[in-house]
Amino acid sequence: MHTFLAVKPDGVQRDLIGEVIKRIEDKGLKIVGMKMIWLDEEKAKKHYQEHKDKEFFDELVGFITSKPIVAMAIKGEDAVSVVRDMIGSTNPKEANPGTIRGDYALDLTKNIVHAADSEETAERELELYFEEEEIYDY
Ligand code: FUP
Repeated sequence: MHTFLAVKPDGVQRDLIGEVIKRIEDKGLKIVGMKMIWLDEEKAKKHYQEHKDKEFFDELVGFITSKPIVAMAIKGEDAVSVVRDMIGSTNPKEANPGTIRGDYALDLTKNIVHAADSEETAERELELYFEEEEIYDY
């Protein structure tokens, strides 16, 4: 199974790319696609389309386009739920210690990472960020 994870602008700015990669690899998951990209508004809006009517949408899109992000395709057994457990609750104040958000963040918007929350979302997000040939089978 594949999932999608992104190190958000705050994680990149704080030099936490390596920390996130290390945790994923240590867990036994495999990174099978990865790139740094600077999202434009159109793609950011597509990514967060389910939040388009929320009051925090503009802030969210502004933040995710503010600096580059690192997008990853991750492979492993139950990768979607395993990675979601590893990143912790959306609100870092409530995220358990030992999770990425629990260990590195306090702010609801600047919460270091994004990860797909279902198989359907993972598929959609992998398609949004990667060409088929950019995800390797090895
Ligand atoms: P998650 O899947 O954990 O990233 O969380 P959501 O899809 O529910 O939210 C997407 C992003 O919106 C979160 F990473 C943080 C941000 N957000 C806010 O900025 N304010 C809110 O009230 C809720 C979420």
